[in-house]
Amino acid sequence: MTVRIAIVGAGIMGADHARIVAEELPGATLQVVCDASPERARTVAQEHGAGDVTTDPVATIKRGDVDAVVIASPDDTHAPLSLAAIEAGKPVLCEKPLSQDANECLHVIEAEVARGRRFVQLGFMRRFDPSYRDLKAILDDGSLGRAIMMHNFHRNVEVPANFTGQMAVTNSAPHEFDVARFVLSTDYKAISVFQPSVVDTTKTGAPVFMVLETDKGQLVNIEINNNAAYGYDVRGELVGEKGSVLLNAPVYTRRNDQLMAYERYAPDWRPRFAEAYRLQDKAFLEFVRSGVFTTVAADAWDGYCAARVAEAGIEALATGARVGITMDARPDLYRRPKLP
Ligand code: ISE
Repeated sequence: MTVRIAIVGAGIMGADHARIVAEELPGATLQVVCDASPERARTVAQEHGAGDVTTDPVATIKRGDVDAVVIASPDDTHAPLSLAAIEAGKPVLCEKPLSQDANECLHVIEAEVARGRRFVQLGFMRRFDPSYRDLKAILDDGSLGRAIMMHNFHRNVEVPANFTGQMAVTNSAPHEFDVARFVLSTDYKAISVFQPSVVDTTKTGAPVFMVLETDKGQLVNIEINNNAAYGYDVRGELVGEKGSVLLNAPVYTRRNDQLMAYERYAPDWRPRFAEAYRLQDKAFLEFVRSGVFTTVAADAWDGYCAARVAEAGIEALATGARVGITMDARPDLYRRPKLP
């Protein structure tokens, strides 16, 4: 039986999920595309062969001919629409962040706990990226000794058009908050945040540099530079006691001419993480079909943890102080292994 999927939000990521569902997920049907703009919904629906278009997200989630939902609408709609999906009893793949407000994440968690199962798979797709997975596997096999530090660099060509305020901390950095926590199997105890005073730091998109201390005593540094100009570039290095592992991006060619050698950068994150998105969406389909939550996937608890770290990061940036990070008690539902 095919799984009928609704895409809510037909912007850059909604369109990409629509393409993946239509072209790369045998067993899934792109049932309906919903967007506040009917033209945008129609364009994506026509391009990927969706059966219908709508503009009301909650009504779309409730439809009898929709089995599961992908939420790719603006950040402040993620938690309310996830709650609507939980209420409708439908699994949901929600783009990150779950919310920019950790308390709102707790509402989603309470709703899942009340129903005794997970519904929300959160779109921290880097957990599925082969380079991060390899890095984690190398760390977990013990040959590097204990992890000491993880360096992370996250650069966009230019600040995305929808960014305001400190979305470098609340929208971009949650990828690193989550993936470093996932790779190192730890939580954080404190964050410090810096900005280079050589640039105008009042402008959205000014670089941000963070240092996180983990519960295990490791250091994780994160550079977010959303105006890097030259290309989309995500780098990382895990430093262990006996060696280090660098992330490689999928680059298929290197060009040589005029006494130079060079590689092409993607203009945005989609080519760099294409395989991660595909594997993530495939895992979501499996979750919908089997009811078993994929072990590597992020859930609402992981979304809460990232939001808490982002909140502490905003405070650290505003005050210039090192800010301690504390978490609520993790409900039993979110202890691994991840059953529904
Ligand atoms: C953007 O907001 C995203 O969500 C992408 O996943 C990320 O890679 C990009 O750098 C962000 O700006």
